[in-house]
Amino acid sequence: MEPVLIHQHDAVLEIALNRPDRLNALDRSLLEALSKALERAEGESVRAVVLRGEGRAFSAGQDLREAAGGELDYQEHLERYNRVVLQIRRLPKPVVAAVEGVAAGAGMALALAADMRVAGRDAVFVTAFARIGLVPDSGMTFTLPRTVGWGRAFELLALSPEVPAERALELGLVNRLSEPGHARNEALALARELAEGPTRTYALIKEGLNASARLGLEETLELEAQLQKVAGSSRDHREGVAAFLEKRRANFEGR
Ligand code: LHQ
Repeated sequence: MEPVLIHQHDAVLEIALNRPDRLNALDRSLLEALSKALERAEGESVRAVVLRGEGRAFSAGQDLREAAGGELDYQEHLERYNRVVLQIRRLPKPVVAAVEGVAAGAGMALALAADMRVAGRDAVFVTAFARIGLVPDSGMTFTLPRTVGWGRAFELLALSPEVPAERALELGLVNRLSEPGHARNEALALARELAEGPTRTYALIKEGLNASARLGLEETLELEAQLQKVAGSSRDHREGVAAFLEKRRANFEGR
């Protein structure tokens, strides 16, 4: 069985973690396949990505059977996680995670690495790391406090409660809720909408947001001016302004 399934729907690439009998627990081969799938997402025909899990869970995090033998070198193994987290964050197009069921540990971290999250109303988020005596990894130390603030991040990491979807929405962990079982379709619809947007501008938005984590105000203002110069010379900018003046919907080509 392929550890990751890929479907392309026009300009939307759908990537599905595919170990449903293990709640899409992440092991070496799945992470390697996910990295390859994300490389494919770099292709020009793709303008948005949906990341989801097959079966009843998004992902239960690291495969604890793989970890249990004591032979897994965590530092070395984390290079696989780090690669996919960076691939998602650096991908110059939007990534939407569709979360059904559980997103735990590194599985939750993957969902947080995405640009937006749609969750089924019965989804549950659990940081899980401290439950087994581990610190957060796969970027969660970075993404979680930026998503929910320090105090809430500490609470979620230290006490590791099961956060139901409605609460996740209140906390800003997810952007939208869907009826149970419909997160995939909602995420695909959202990704289709994003795929019709000014893709190059979205890449620049991601670049600016990524940089904002390490820049002060002066440097941010400078970077914004640079990014705006690039966006301002794009075809999609010309098309957006023309569409406004002609009172019609813009037809963005992503260039
Ligand atoms: C699993 C797993 C799983 C293997 C369910 N592994 N089989 C750590 C180390 C190294 C480097 C990288 O980063 C990390 C970070 C992490 O991700 S740490 C966090 C790891 N994840 C967890 O601690 C969660 C463990 N799983 C659970 O607590 C439960 O399975 C949850 C709450 C997710 C779901 O519970 P249930 O709905 O009751 O399902 P279940 O427990 O019956 O699971 C179904 C099957 O999936 C079962 O297999 P079986 O053969 O008994 O039917 C589980 O063993 C398997 N499974 N999670 N992480």
